[in-house]
Amino acid sequence: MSVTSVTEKWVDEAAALTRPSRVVWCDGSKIEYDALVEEMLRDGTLLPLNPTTYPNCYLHRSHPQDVARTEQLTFICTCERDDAGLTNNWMAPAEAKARAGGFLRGAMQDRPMYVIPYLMGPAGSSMSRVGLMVTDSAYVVASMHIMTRVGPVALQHMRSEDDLVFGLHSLGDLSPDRRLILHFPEEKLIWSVGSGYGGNALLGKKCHSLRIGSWQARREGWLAEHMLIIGVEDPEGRVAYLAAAMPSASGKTNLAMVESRLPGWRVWTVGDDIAWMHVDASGQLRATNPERGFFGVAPNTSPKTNANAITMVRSNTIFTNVALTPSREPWWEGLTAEPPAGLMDWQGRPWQPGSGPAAHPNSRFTVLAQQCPSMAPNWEDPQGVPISGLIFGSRRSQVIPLVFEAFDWTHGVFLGSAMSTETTAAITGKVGVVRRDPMAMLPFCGYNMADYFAHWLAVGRRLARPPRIFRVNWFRRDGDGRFLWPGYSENVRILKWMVERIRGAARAEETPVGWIPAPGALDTSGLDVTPERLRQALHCDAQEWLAALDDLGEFYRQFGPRLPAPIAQALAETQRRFRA
Ligand code: SAT
Ligand code: MN
Repeated sequence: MSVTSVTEKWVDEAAALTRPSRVVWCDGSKIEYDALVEEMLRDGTLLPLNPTTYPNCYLHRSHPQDVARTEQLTFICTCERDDAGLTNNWMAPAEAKARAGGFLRGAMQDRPMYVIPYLMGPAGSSMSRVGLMVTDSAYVVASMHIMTRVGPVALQHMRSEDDLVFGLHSLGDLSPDRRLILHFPEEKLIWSVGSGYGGNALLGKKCHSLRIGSWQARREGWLAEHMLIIGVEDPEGRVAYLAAAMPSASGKTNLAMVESRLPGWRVWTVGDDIAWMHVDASGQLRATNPERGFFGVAPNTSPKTNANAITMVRSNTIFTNVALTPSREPWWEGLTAEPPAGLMDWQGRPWQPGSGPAAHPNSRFTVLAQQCPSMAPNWEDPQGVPISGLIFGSRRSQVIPLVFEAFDWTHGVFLGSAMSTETTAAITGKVGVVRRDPMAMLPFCGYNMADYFAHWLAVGRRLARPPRIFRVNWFRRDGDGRFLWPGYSENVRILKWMVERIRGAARAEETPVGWIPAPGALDTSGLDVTPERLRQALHCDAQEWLAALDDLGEFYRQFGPRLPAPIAQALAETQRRFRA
């Protein structure tokens, strides 16, 4: 079958199930985007923002019960349960289709079905992949325009007739009771019904680039990771590229756009959420960003925490679930020290101080990457950028030091697999609960997590110069609950130490969990942190760690014999070092 007949047949089947009023093929053009915006302004899906201060910016309010990813409704649907593994929700493919089919049948009545061919990754890159998504949400189409490369460019990048990921999305009735986000990696297929927000609905992002992507990456020998990508430039103009995995709403966007506090140092943005990494012919790990834009958390974004983001969202941006000022500007907690008077909250109700957050904690901006002032000039290089360091970061008030470096690749994979984090508003459920989140991929790994660890180890064996692996935790607190490290722009000091470690220059001290910066090795010039607090931030406590490692052993036990031996050995070795 030719490309067009494969896609047309699939689109026909989707239409037969959902019964849209008409089928609209998207071309990704500006005319199309503008027409979608017009239509959404007419029907109230979008509200116009101040055209003088925020030109071409709009506000969307999602359904109040549809404000974050719903992990409990997200499933990996493989024939064998073991292929999804115990860290994923699993449903048999036939059952999944029967259940979601019930919600999808006739779901698009009275609504058009948009067909979106999209490319994930830079044009001209052998790493890029194609998707074909249908949706009945104009907001999703407009968001896909920003987050992916929509139109003929997509189909031009198909490597074979059936080399694409299909995604069927419908708003359904937006009820969580009739919501399912289903992945069928064996069929390269996604079904999502009942949600119009974020990763549940913009199928190119988590569903394709991470869940299906990680499955394909394992088959094909590459890595699909929940990682930002940055270039760190030193005063001599040399750039070292790093990729960093951190859980949702834990500072990836801020780190990706960080403005350096250190003279001569500069950080370039390549991506803020997803890295596709492959080993090139010379054994070098290279990364591309599959996305074309940012879907970033608004609250706490300010000129102080992320000046580049503040600049980039001043035009051509779709805001979702932020508050609205009387002069029709977007507002969220942290944007200004004091909330302006006369705010409307994220649901459009008059807001009073003390009545909870005005912007939803998971409110977001959607904006083209090219609007970011720190975008690296080579961010769309089809070859990707050469990665010389990897970072695993999580949100932990206790135990985990500010920064340390793994002894080698295997040890680094162990440190990534051992990650746990405090939950955020990016997912529904309780915030601040510590949970396991290996490599920040718990919600996004499309297959058995034990096989994922094994895959990381296997990729390492193919690397001529394996990147150094670092573990960071910006969120450690003192006994009074105050952060020990200022974070944000000051994190460039940590990046500098990493780059110097990569180049063999920075000093470090050995601990049972890895190398920590030696006293004086972190550049603290002009920094308002006492040596004692820095020592606390870097401290590695044997009792705390031994308890944490017991807990990790519990977590590993669920994988049984599938857990790679080097990971189990790294755990035992760490326990032995602490006891020695
Ligand atoms: O809603 S998204 O899944 O895209 C955001 C996130 O959780 O990282
Ligand atoms: Mn993310």
